[in-house]
Amino acid sequence: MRKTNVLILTLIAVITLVFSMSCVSADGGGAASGEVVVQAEKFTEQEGGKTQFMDDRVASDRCIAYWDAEGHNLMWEVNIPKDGDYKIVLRYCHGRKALVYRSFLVDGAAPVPTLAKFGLMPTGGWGKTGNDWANYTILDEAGNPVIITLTAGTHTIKMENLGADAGERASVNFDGFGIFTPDADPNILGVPGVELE
Ligand SMILES: [Ca+2]
Repeated sequence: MRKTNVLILTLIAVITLVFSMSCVSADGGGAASGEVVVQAEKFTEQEGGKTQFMDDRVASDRCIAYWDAEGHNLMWEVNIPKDGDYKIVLRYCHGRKALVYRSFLVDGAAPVPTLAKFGLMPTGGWGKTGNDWANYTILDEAGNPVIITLTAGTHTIKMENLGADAGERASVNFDGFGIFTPDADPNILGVPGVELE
């Protein structure tokens, strides 16, 4: 019996280890897979406005809304599991009629110029249907994914609201973002909705 018990416990330990290694981590934690998912609603600080947490949208847990005003900035802490190159994927939606602008700063600075200011296209709605959402990989001016190099450990992400075109409010509803290895599937963040180029 003892040998059987040891065998069973060993099997359980191995299964647990394999399962934990195959999971994508949430909330900024690192995982062996190297993919980091951060829930928008788990921001650590905000300035220049106040978001609301929405439970009635098609989102991973909740999303944030009322991220409308230029100068309303949000911060998150993320834990990068290992040194490497990463792309950034945003799960967002908005129903404005023009580009709205954001930055994506790492430890207080834009690691590449595109991340100092980039436009987010309309997705057609505010997230009440799955089709409103886009899993948007931030692209450079040539249309290639922006790739940044990060060291393992904790980093601060700050996204600034930088306004919108055509006199629109710069609103975005935001479910979460991924810091993913270059070949990772952006749809790790959720079921794909709007296709953006
Ligand atoms: Ca979320």
